Amino acid sequence: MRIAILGGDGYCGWATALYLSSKGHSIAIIDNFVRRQWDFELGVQTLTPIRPLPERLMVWQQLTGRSIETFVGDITDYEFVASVISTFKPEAVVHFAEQRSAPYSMIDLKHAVFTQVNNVVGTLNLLFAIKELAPDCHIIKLGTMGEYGTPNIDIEEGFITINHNGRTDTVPFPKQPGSFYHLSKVHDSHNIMFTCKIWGLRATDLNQGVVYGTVTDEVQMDEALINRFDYDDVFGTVLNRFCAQAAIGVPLTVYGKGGQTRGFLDIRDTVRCIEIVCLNPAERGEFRVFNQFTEQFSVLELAKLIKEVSRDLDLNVQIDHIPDPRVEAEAHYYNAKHSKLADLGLEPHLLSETLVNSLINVAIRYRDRIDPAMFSPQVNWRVGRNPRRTVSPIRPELAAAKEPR
Ligand code: NAD
Ligand code: USQ
Repeated sequence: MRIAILGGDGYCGWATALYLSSKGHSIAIIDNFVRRQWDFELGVQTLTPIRPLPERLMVWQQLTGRSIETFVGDITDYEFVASVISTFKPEAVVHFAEQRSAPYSMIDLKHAVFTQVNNVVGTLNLLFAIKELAPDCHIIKLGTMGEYGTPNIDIEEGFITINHNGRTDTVPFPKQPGSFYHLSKVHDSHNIMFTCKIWGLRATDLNQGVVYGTVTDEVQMDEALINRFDYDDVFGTVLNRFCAQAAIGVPLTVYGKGGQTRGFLDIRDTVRCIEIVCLNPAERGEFRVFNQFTEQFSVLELAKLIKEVSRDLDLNVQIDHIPDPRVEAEAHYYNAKHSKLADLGLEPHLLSETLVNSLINVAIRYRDRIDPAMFSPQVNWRVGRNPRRTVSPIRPELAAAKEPR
């Protein structure tokens, strides 16, 4: 298939581009490298030393003989998106190209507006370009489990059937997102569903849980193909942060009680889910929603698991409960359905089997690059960003890097 990967220089997109290329598909990466700029803005860097995209692609080509096309540009620019669609003529577009950090979206007004404009306008441009130029193309959009929030009932896959005053209907599952970022995904979902209905587009919205791990068969082939591993307080996700903390003997930062429960999946399952969805497209006019995660854990369960496995690695792991900088339920019911991708053939990798090799050992290997200043949360949902984080402790020369538009 001809598959365009929007956001292919990012964490999920890079692993997906290589995986689908290795399977023989024709791949194009579309990216404007804004994710790398956010690192400069915040004065942080990925634990793993990622290489520039041209170097990554050259090494991939040398190792496999497969080339990946690139289109460098901003998807909030409609002319750019239209030129990509008309030049590459994709059969499927996988849309990862959004600002994906909840804390980043909560820094202040400017970052909230940037997040929602970047995400909602980018997706609208894609929808209009597909309608005009490639109406049969399957849109595969990365949503998030956080769109649903943490309701006190079971979470269905996208839709719920309700009996109300003697009548019955199947409607989108209620959304209770917990940040301006998560809200942007809800806005996207509504826009995509609407355009499937009015224009007959075909789309799959993947409500993905928190992704972990850096290791896939393809990125393992060469150090130059290594993927991101974010552990800072803004872009670092909870498992990455805990593993980096364990690697240098800093107490694990459980926010509040630690009963916050989320769906999780291995990056190898992300890439396989995308392949499954590409090979099993939605019908014209169909808007599907799949919940894309494999296991659910509370934050405290994760911390205890890391403490347990770290004993065998001679790491001294302590667990701290620090005040939760977010406004979220710290203990709650959570039971989210996730059977549709399994029904299509997904065979999950389990955290218990990958925690050491795919996470803790990677953190240990690069532990000289860990900056402990990245562990204390600087963004608070109630007040925004703590002004202390103004200068990069790692690369001070970049502290003056430009703010996002
Ligand atoms: P990432 O930040 O690593 O990658 C996103 C990529 O998109 C970056 O390379 C960035 O430069 C690019 N991009 C962003 N805005 C762009 C624009 N306007 N034009 C062109 N390129 C642009 O993020 P990720 O972790 O790979 O996440 C990918 C997608 O999956 C996001 O939509 C995210 O919301 C979703 N998701 C991620 C996770 C996770 O745990 N990482 C979980 C659930 C959902
Ligand atoms: N948390 C801690 N300690 C930490 C960091 C986080 O207890 O040091 C807690 C948070 O308060 C939260 C939970 O861990 O309750 C998850 O936080 P996270 O930063 O790992 O993930 P989140 O903000 O939810 O966002 C990530 C991705 C986002 C994606 C989302 C999937 O950054 O792009 O959409 O996971 S989901 O959570 O299902 O919405």
